Amino acid sequence: MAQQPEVKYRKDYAAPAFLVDKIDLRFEIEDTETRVHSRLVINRNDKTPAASTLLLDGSARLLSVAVDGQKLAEERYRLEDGVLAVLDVPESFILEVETSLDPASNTSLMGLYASNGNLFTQCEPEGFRKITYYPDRPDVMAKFSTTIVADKQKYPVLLSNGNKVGEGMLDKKRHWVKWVDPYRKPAYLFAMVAGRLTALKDTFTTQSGREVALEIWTEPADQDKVQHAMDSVKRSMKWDETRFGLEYDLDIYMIVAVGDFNMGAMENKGLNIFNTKYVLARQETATDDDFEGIERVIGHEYFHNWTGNRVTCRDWFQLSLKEGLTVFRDQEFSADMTSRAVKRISDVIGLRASQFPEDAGPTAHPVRPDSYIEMNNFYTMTIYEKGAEVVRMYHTLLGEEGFRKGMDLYFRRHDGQAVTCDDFRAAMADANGADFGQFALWYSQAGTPVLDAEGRYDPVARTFTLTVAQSCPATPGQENKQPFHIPLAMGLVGEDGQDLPLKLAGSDTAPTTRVLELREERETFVFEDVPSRPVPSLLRGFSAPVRLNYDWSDNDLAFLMANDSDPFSRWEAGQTYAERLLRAEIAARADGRGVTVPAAFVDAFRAVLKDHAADPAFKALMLQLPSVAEIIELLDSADPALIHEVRETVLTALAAELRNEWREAYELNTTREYRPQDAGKRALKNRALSMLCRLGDARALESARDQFIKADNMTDQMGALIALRDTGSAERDESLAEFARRWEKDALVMDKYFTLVASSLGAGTLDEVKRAMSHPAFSIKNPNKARSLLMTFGRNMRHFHAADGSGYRFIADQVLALDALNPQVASRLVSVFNRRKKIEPARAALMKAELERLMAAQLSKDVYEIVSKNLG
Ligand code: B3K
Ligand code: ZN
Repeated sequence: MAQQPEVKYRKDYAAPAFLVDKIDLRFEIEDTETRVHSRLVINRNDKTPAASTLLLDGSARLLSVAVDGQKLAEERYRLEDGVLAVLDVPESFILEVETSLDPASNTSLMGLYASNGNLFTQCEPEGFRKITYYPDRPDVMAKFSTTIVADKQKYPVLLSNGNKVGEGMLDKKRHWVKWVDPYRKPAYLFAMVAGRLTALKDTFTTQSGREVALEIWTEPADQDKVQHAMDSVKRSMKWDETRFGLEYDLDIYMIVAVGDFNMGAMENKGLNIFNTKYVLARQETATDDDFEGIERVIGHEYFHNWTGNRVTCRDWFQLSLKEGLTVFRDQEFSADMTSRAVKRISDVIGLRASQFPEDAGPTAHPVRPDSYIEMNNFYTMTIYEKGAEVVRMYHTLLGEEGFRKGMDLYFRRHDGQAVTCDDFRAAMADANGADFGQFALWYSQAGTPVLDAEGRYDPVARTFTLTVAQSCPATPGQENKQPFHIPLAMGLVGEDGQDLPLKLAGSDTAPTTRVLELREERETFVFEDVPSRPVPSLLRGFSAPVRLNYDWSDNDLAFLMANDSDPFSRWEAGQTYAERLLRAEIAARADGRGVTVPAAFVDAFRAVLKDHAADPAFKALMLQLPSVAEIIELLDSADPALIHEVRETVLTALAAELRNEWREAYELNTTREYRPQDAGKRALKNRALSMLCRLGDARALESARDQFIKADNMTDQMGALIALRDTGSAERDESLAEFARRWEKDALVMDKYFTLVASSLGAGTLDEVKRAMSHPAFSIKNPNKARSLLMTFGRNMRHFHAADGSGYRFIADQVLALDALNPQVASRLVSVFNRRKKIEPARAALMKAELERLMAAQLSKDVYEIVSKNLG
């Protein structure tokens, strides 16, 4: 890296000197280039000091600039480092800019780019400047119109934001379409699409009786896979009306699916652009998880129409204002559509597996960051998932009604504005007369707080005393933290397994779950009239994004697993029990002792398996052990191979000891025909199949092979392949090869194939991954492929952390290759090195050497920021 890239600071925010009232865009699509003409109505912002130089962001090839119809001579403007300075401009004027783009060669997939012959845009956060010169910041909100001109044969469909107001033929071959978006918006929400696409069309009638046209556009061959997406749109629209009173505001809502896309989807006003992964599904090609993912992401993007588009962010440091809130909304939507308990547990698994490590590593940042080099690096688990937990805490503290009052006030105050996280917090506080002063620390302090709780039962006084101390580890740039305002939901479970009424000294209510509000470093709560020693159930529903320590006995944990009325806490008790066993076994193995799995532990899992009344999806989660990545977080100087080996041994012991129960679960949960609502049964059945296959017996392998051959749905096909994946059997190789042959033409299913290859635990995995890179269906330019094969390998704790450093070397090579094409994807990939300091010294040194090799190369800002923080 020749030059240190510039760091942007939140404290430097200044309001824009000029505002754009209106922008009219005209795209002329030709074979060799796309010309963009933009016409801006600009006024000086009278709330800022007078300025006569207009600064615009841009990196496209500039053809001309004109002010009030006069083409500017070269001395009237300067173009330097992505900023166009137009000198001596009046207070109000018309600016015209012409640029030329080459979408076919744009591999970054930001701005205007080509995918399979069609054209798409991605502008958030700073892609609009790759299209034209503009104040590319979210607090400049303008009215947009877009005219697109193109060859009618090649690009029969031309789409943009808002409503279509006109179309026609320009000459014999070229046609035009004009779109007008009546709502002001920042440039990051601009979108346009041109191509040969077909739509599934439907309508939705809003609560106030307006009919909205719904269109889902895909390549023609994919139209048989969009019904689920359409149903999800309608469910999302209905849910937002019912739960938040929010109605859609345009006459048409469009979704377009594209195979080359950097992330999941994008909420452009009225014209959402989606990764095909989150649109296309039918039973034969998509798993139950895919179906759920589609509903969730469609919900998420749709919900952004209010939380993101109608009320947007003042600057990118406020990103969690829209993302944390919208993730909270999509989580609630999914919880209402499926199972609340299962949804909550799955979300916490994701948070702990990915956000906790981020919050403890070199790129840790607050929910509202203070600085960044490349904004694209800040679309993180912290902004999204921890941000959603922060929103959830308002909800926990205020209750559903109070939260809704806060939301209503937020929209009443800020509709049509670009605002900050403080504005949201103020709305929540003001609508409820609540004090969220200390709560602000959740936005400014990084790191996962730790709660150390202690309980004492006094049989004479019949009291239970709970003492909770909170702390938060240091994170980059933040040595000392102040105590957070933490909602701690808890209960006390009596001897009979029932919740006890919680009578706090000085309070006259006695609910069975209480939300204790922690504000100090150390606090004590005394519960009265407790008849016998209770088992405390703490952090019910995961009421705050913290780590909690409490000295439960193994018996207490087994008891909570069986009895806790809060399903999250039942699951959590099992995780704590397993984590404790794994840690003890890892320590024992490190001392040269063997691994033993106590009978009581096996019995606790047996009880789960035998509980035929429980929801199978919940059981499948209960029967899952913490991942290697999660265990690494709990240790210092972790040896991934050792952790992996111990975890495998415990799993195999659970498989062997409970062989009959797993077999029974497999059979009881096998259904005769496929019904979408049996997803939970399929999850449990396939977990059972995996457990049986790990024992390597012929009957199990045969069941898996048989399931693979006969499956009429992708969940079962994948279930069989996952069960076979690490068996080293002939059935494994045969089935995997057949799978790749059968689906070679289906890009999304081939992503699953690449994932299977890269997540394999068998000895030859790295070679298999390298071979897969030359499979005709693989292309490193396609983000879904890079993620399925390379990112999955980077998360393969066995092979990425191979003791000889081969995994590190391979990933570093791929980071370099990707960085030249698509920095955003490269920077995600290089982040797999971020937990280096948790790893034992020999491997850590190999990781460091690869990072230093990268650092010496020519890097994008994206990758530079991650690598330099890692090494810093
Ligand atoms: N807002 C977009 C994310 C844009 C990411 C840019 N690197 C999708 C979403 O969160 O809904
Ligand atoms: Zn979002």
